[in-house]
Amino acid sequence: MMCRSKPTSLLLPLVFISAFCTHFSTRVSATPCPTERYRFAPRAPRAAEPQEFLDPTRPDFLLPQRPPSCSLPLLRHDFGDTYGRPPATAAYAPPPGCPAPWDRVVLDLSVACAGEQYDRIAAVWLDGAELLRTSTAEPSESGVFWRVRKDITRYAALLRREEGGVASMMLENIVNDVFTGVYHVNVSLDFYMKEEEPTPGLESQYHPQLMLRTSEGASLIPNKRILGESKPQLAQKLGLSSSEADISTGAKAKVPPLYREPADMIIPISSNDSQTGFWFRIQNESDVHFKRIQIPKNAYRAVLEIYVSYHSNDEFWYSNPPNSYIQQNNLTTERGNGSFREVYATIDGRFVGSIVPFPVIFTGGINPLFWEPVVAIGAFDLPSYNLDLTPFLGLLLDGRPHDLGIGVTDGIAFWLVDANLHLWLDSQSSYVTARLLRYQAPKISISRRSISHRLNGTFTIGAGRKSYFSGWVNSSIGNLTTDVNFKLKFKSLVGFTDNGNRKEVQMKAKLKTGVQIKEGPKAILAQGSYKFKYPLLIVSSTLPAENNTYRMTTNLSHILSEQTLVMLDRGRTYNSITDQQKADGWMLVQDHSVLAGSAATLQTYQYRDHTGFSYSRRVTAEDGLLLSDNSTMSSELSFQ
Ligand SMILES: *[C@@H]1O[C@H](CO)[C@@H](O)[C@H](O)[C@H]1NC(C)=O
Ligand SMILES: *[C@@H]1O[C@H](CO)[C@@H](O)[C@H](O)[C@H]1NC(C)=O
Ligand SMILES: *[C@@H]1O[C@H](CO)[C@@H](O)[C@H](O)[C@H]1NC(C)=O
Ligand SMILES: *[C@@H]1O[C@H](CO)[C@@H](O)[C@H](O)[C@H]1NC(C)=O
Ligand SMILES: *[C@@H]1O[C@H](CO)[C@@H](O)[C@H](O)[C@H]1NC(C)=O
Ligand SMILES: *[C@@H]1O[C@H](CO)[C@@H](O)[C@H](O)[C@H]1NC(C)=O
Ligand SMILES: *[C@@H]1O[C@H](CO)[C@@H](O)[C@H](O)[C@H]1NC(C)=O
Ligand SMILES: *[C@@H]1O[C@H](CO)[C@@H](O)[C@H](O)[C@H]1NC(C)=O
Ligand SMILES: *[C@@H]1O[C@H](CO)[C@@H](O)[C@H](O)[C@H]1NC(C)=O
Ligand SMILES: *[C@@H]1O[C@H](CO)[C@@H](O)[C@H](O)[C@H]1NC(C)=O
Ligand SMILES: CC(=O)N[C@H]1CO[C@H](CO)[C@@H](O)[C@@H]1O
Repeated sequence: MMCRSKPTSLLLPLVFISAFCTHFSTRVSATPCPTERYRFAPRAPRAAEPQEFLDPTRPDFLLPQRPPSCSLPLLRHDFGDTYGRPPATAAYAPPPGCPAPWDRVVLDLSVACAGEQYDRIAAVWLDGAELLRTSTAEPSESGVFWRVRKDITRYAALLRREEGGVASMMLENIVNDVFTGVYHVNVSLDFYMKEEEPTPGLESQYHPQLMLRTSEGASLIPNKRILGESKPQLAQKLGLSSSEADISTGAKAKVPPLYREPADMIIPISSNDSQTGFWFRIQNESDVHFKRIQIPKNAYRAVLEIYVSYHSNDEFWYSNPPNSYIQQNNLTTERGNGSFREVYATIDGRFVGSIVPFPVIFTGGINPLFWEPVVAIGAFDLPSYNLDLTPFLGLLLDGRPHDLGIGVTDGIAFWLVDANLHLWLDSQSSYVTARLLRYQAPKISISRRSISHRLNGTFTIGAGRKSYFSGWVNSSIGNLTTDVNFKLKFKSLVGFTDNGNRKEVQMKAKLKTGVQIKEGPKAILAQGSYKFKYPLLIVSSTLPAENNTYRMTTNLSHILSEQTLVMLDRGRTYNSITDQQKADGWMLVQDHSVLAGSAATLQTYQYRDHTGFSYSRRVTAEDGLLLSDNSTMSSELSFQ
């Protein structure tokens, strides 16, 4: 058994300086490194026709179904040999025919590629603020194509600026004799004006909370449409009298209507070196990146939205063994540092929040046959994570510059991370006053256990964190106190048996954020609870085969579960999403190329909300073909 680290000239891109596990047939076994990425060899079984890939992570109905009021082509680029080159750019100006304010704005990305290629990471920015983090499918000779539509209404502050801006997209790719796939990309923006008469019928069109998807919503964004004036009948169903329903329209609201709108200003917390993309490249745990910012004196609410992806030795961080295992066995892989990572933010060096990222698996990961043509959860639209920083406005509002920092606990090379600071400004006053009242951020508790004998080993990690922040902001809206409670629970097991030939990865992360907005010390005006759970299970066995190849059999199951509960006086909105994928199959691998194999993937998607509306979708794929795609909706009114 051998794992070699061998950055080859072929795979120069940073995205690819990965540990190579070559197998030496003279040794007993062919254990590949912890977890690997692969590509299809030319002789791999692939579809004969151009094939559409999909990421059925969110139901289409969450996006507007009507035609856009204006559609603006933003950027068109062929990403060929782009490694080490600056991002593609294009000028942006708001569409003349569709002036702000917009009801919704949707980013529409389409990509086509044919040939041989690894998966690649990509992002789209507007003036250094990230709008989308995405990755690519691995092409075939006959070609692959896909489309990503993402609601970007929350970036309206950037999109509506009269002076426009610069859009950019980075996708580092390598094209040579072996890797021939060029990614052809179109990005356009669809603008939807507010409709005088909301389209009757499908309730499902009115789930803006999902539009501000819960992983984008660890902040209090009450569901205006469900409770709003356009749906008085729903307000009644919810047991709200019409005057109570008014709380949601803002007319008599104690909670400011502004809380429901996209931010007034967005400050990118990103690299100022546009030549290498706007993301920070984090190489290790001490490589914390900063952006010096100064915020307007009348900001009354702040939410930091973090984008993150992990690459090279940390692409499969959740499956990395501890360094001791690697050293004791003289392995040359650099995929170590254990299986826990946390991305955290600081203000002037002080911890202000953290997340454990959802493990997005790129299309070449684990077994690429699993992700054809249904990609892994979030691979085309990686989730972003929100930290409510409103309690910290007391620190930021002194008119001086402050350093916002981002780092990765236990991280190894490399992570691509940046953030957007969403700020809401008081339109009635040129300044507000604020103060941090309570700050409780004890260190994360981590326990690690290792038992190993040669290549057999069991490594467990348990981690927990609780933090509590509270601060008031006095603005023309009132003197409101925001409490943010955060809890993290993390468990992981990475196990090797059969002399390292069988590997098991079990991970479970639970993140819970509670936000309360109070007037005075007691009167709660609104509260929200946002829960995320992501369990992951991977079991794989490896057997050496002829001609320096190995055969790997893998079972995988992963889930992204999100629950949001928002209470506004007596109004209550709730929704939950459970997105699950199960896959199993085998592949024959030589070096990093998949020569043959067979795999099946089942995806189930479930959505429920407080109105009794539910939606489920079930997609099955086998050996690269979509076998079925069924969805059902029901809108029975039931209150548990
Ligand atoms: C991009 O847009 C052009 C012009 O409409 C079209 O010809 C091309 O096929 C599009 N490419 C993709 C990948 O959608
Ligand atoms: C980017 O920021 C760093 C640190 O804040 C600074 O040293 C550097 O000069 C800046 N580079 C550009 C191109 O503005
Ligand atoms: C961490 O990464 C930074 C940036 O690449 C580098 O300067 C530093 O030496 C690294 N530190 C360690 C401990 O590897
Ligand atoms: C690792 O290498 C050291 C020094 O070469 C050697 O003493 C040791 O036996 C090796 N361990 C294993 C498990 O091969
Ligand atoms: C709170 O803010 C309001 C509106 O800006 C202002 O009129 C009032 O004086 C402030 N209260 C205090 C105690 O500063
Ligand atoms: C490793 O575990 C396997 C069973 O999974 C056992 O057969 C083998 O002897 C163990 N190897 C060592 C070196 O302990
Ligand atoms: C705002 O409320 C907090 C607690 O309720 C209080 O301590 C603070 O003095 C108030 N601020 C202003 C400006 O009134
Ligand atoms: C995968 O699951 C199947 C059936 O659930 C089981 O027979 C097989 O042993 C599993 N494979 C691995 C590598 O655990
Ligand atoms: C192994 O390689 C030899 C020589 O290239 C070839 O004849 C043989 O068919 C190969 N075996 C398999 C199973 O591919
Ligand atoms: C599910 O979808 C497949 C095709 O995608 C169709 O043939 C089948 O009838 C559907 N099954 C149900 C229960 O709707
Ligand atoms: C938990 C762990 O193994 N942490 C290590 C990660 O890597 C750095 C070096 O980059 C070590 O200093 C840590 O001890």
